[in-house]
Amino acid sequence: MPRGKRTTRLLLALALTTAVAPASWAAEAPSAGGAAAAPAAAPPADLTVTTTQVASGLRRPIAVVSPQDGTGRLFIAEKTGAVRVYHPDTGLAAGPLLDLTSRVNANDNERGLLGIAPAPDFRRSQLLYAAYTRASDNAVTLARIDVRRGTVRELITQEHSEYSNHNGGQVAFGKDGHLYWSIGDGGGSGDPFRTGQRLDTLLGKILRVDVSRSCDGAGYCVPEDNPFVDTPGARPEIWVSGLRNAWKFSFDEADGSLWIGDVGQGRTEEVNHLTPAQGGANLGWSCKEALDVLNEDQCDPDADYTDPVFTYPLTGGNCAVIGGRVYRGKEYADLAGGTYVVNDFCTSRVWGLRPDGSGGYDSAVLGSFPTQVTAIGTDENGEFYAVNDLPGQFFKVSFAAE
Ligand SMILES: [Ca+2]
Repeated sequence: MPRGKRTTRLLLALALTTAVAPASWAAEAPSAGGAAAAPAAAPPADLTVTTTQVASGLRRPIAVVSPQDGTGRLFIAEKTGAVRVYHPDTGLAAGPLLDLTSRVNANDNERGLLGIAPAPDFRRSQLLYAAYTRASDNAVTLARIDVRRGTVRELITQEHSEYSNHNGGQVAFGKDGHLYWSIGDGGGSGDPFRTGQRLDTLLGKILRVDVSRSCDGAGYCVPEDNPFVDTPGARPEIWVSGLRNAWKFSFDEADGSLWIGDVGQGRTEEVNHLTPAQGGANLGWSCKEALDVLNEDQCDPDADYTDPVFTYPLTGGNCAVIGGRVYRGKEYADLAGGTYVVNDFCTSRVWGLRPDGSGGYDSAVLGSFPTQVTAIGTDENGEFYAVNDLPGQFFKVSFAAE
């Protein structure tokens, strides 16, 4: 298949962005105090990133996670519905760990299996949480899967049938033991349902739920300290609002802070960084796209918008931010420790960000990834891996200092 054709299709659907406004690349000052900087030997400006292919033949992979079960395995989720297993000693296993293909609609580019998160006690429980587009009605769905028994229980669904884009789909456990899930704004362009600023819908949000317990037969509970539990009309599962399409977010293992890559519309890609105390933050969409007002009608003069800590423009071929992770592994601790690594899907440019300890962030281009990287994941030791959409390769990520 012509590579250009694939690229165009993905540009249109996964990114849904068009480069229209020239602007200079810039790191932005934070609007809220970031986490304390961790000591690291190399400033981001001196750091470079490289990749080594370790497997291939994946079908549109979109997530890499470690079950943290002492086996050294990595789970790789494919958008088409399978969860594959990789081990550094034996490579990619032929058969999948799980096959959700029949439950998932993956026919549109942003629909399908979108995220997986092994339970913190996976070694014992063999429970895995997954976000996907439900085949029957295209609702975005959070489900608990018992890998041992092969059973699936749907916990939360959100209607998402009108547009196929902006499904979000990241699922991850925080240091607080709760499960977080991102859902896009409902799709289309310009937030047509005006969901980003509404608290009565799960669209355009990151949710936080306690899946270790069950309340009212729901299969999960809302943590009592969620920010909107006492707000009339608000969905109590909401943790942060004002998101367009948080394709990837992650937690820094060191301080529990939340890093979010929110895909921009026509002008700017953004990264947000929130401390665990910033539940309830409003990240602006669709009043704002990154630092700029997009739609005055969506702006509330009394609202307190939390600005991104890093932005880059949709120029020069950039199309969609792929939120990454903070490096906390051992192999490159003296080089990359404490560095948040993030890439653009189309240009494959990789940036490193690090809190500077005084409320700002140091940032620099670290190099380039292979084409179309959709996710960065870590193994049991915190070492970085990455997958790309097409052609479906799997890479170990390395760092060096210039
Ligand atoms: Ca924003």
